[in-house]
Amino acid sequence: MVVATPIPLLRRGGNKKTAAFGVPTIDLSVDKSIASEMIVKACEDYGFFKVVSHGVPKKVIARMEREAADFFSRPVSQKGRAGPAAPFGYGCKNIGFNGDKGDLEYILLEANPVSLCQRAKTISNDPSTFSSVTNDYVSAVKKVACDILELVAEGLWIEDKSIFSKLISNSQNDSCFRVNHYPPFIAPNHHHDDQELIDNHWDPVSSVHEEELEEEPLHMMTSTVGSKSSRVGFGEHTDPQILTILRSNDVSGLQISSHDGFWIPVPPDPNEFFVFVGDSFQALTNGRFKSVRHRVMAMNSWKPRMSMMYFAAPALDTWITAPPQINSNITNNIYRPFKWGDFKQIVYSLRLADSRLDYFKNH
Ligand code: GA4
Repeated sequence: MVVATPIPLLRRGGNKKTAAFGVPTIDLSVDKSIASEMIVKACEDYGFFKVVSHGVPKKVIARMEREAADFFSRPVSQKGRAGPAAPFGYGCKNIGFNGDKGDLEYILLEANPVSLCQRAKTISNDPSTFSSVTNDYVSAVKKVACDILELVAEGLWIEDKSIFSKLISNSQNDSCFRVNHYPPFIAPNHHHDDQELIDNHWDPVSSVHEEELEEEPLHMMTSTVGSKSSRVGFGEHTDPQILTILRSNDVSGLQISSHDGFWIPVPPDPNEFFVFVGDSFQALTNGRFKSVRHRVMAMNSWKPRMSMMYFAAPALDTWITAPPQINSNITNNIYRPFKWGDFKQIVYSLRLADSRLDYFKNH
């Protein structure tokens, strides 16, 4: 079934955020011509959608979740051996190299099996299990990404259905995989009910609070709506790659920005995947698709939020520019062609919230 998308609502100034947003949802098992049309529309309207009937076995997801939860439950001293993230490895609070901070810890991994195998040695006491579980998960979500990219080609009436998918199935692809772990957060004046305590039981023994020695900067306390406050888990940004495939546990916090600048909370759905259009896809479609700005706010929860993202990227020497099937007249190119590797360098020289594609605009 394809669910239509009502207008997102997030009332400004009201004392309640309204989450009445039907996330565009695409069933990957329906007729290709229907799914492809829906995907193209969602990529244009939001740069964001949810996929169901994706074919990834529950077991593959559950095993990955267990390995990751196991890692984050370790003492700080052990986790620290896999860090600091540069950019790969274990990171805590620091994001990138230019001073961005968030209320989370994470692991960032190269998605290719060879690097993963090496990296696993710093992460797990049983590296071969960790890398095989991670490889299984990554291969499964990569297949989802390729299926989506083929449907996009179909929806755009491009004859070569693999025009986008081949960029990420290339053996030299630069895709990566990240697991984010957000500590539980209870706003100072939040009155929880007993059911919430039962639903969101959290074991403080394995908490990341152990290591929260430093004072949190004031700028991390934001967004006071009525009497509720929340903290920035991962600050607003767009993803630089082509496509991102996200799966989270049942703890909320993800918000996407609509094109007209409203923050829309996305209810978590542990059984399905959320898909984000990245900057490179925006460039590949000459701006027809827009990369979606998103962030994670720590919401009232006794349970940590855990999300895993597969960032589908091409090889470093791949040129990113709209193919003639999308833009037949290169003088209409919004962006100068760039190599993914060069773009990545710019990405890492800027801040999280920056709009990097602006640097590649033709005037
Ligand atoms: C955002 C998307 C991915 O998580 C990521 C991030 C990367 C990092 O954490 O190392 C960046 C961020 C992300 C964009 C701007 C730069 C680079 C941190 C940062 C401040 C792995 C990616 O590719 O870009």
